[in-house]
Amino acid sequence: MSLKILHTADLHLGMTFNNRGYPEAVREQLIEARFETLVRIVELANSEQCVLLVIAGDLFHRPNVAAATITRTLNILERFSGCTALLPGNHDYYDPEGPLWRSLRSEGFDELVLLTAEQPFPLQDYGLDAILYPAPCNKKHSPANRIGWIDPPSERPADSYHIGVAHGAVQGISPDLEDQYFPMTTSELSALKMHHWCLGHTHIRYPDRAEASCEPFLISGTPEPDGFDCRHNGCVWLTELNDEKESRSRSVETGFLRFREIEKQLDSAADFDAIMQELAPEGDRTLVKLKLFGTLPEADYRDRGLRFKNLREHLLYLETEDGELTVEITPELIAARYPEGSFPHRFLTRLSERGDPEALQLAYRLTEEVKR
Ligand SMILES: [Mn+2]
Repeated sequence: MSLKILHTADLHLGMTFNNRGYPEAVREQLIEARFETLVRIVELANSEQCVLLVIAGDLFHRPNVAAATITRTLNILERFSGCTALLPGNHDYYDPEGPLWRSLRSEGFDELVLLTAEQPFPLQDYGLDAILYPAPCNKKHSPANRIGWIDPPSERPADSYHIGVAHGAVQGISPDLEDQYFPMTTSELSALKMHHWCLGHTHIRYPDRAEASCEPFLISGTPEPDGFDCRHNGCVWLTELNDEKESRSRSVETGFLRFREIEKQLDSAADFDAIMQELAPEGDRTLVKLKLFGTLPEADYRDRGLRFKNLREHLLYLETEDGELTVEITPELIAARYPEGSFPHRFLTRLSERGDPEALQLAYRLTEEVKR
């Protein structure tokens, strides 16, 4: 009998996206997209005939997430036809008295296994010859990981699949400069001789490629992009363990929204048009942060707001930073802005003739500021 698993983590349901002044309609879409992604994950697990859905922590963004969020999440997970194993991560850490895990326990359905204790979880009751070994987080930060309780391999039933499920940083792979995210090492994980490890916490998949086999552990990454520091489209692992207990995994893209951060040098109106034409087809599933620098002819510089407005209509969200974009200072511009013979006119004309564009830009900015 082989065992087919869908492995995900770090969906962070209940994130509010209050952090960067998104318009309310965009914010609501960001919140909603994460639930829709969970729906797609469950549909994928069903259509791929997975028997086990492993969520390796941070399904929820915080331990005091709204009651409606918990109910909605359980209603989605319940549509999975197999067994769902949910590990507390460092964001949704286990607090037996807290509202999250109390609600999950009281509202949870029969096929939901809450991996809240440091003990083996045999899945025989669900028809699976598998045993899960969880490392449940019990707080937001910890310099010590939670895999230390796991017994050496000699004491395990020989026929079962032994699968570790942990949440935290892996040394050399996840950024954790202060060792505060339940840090683990590859050798610690390997020494426990699991048939497979499902890890959560790092938002980028590991290994970062489409397929993997017999890796010491896999990190699922977030299935739905959550900000401009996320440069992938969101994914999960589909893992199959064969009769020999060897694993083969395939990464499947699951994300709906995407974030793009772009820096672009503009030297002409054509450059400006090119970047607009490149970005517009991204469409209303894309959020763009666009930083522009360089120099534009006056008319294009002046109309840049109009171009941004047009582009904004094609995207879900556009944030622009153009403080380093400058106007091309020509004799015509100087003549149009300052009376002939005035000090700025003479000064800027002289700098322009001297062929020092940087000094000219600076002088122009200063005189414009004085004018205001
Ligand atoms: Mn985490």
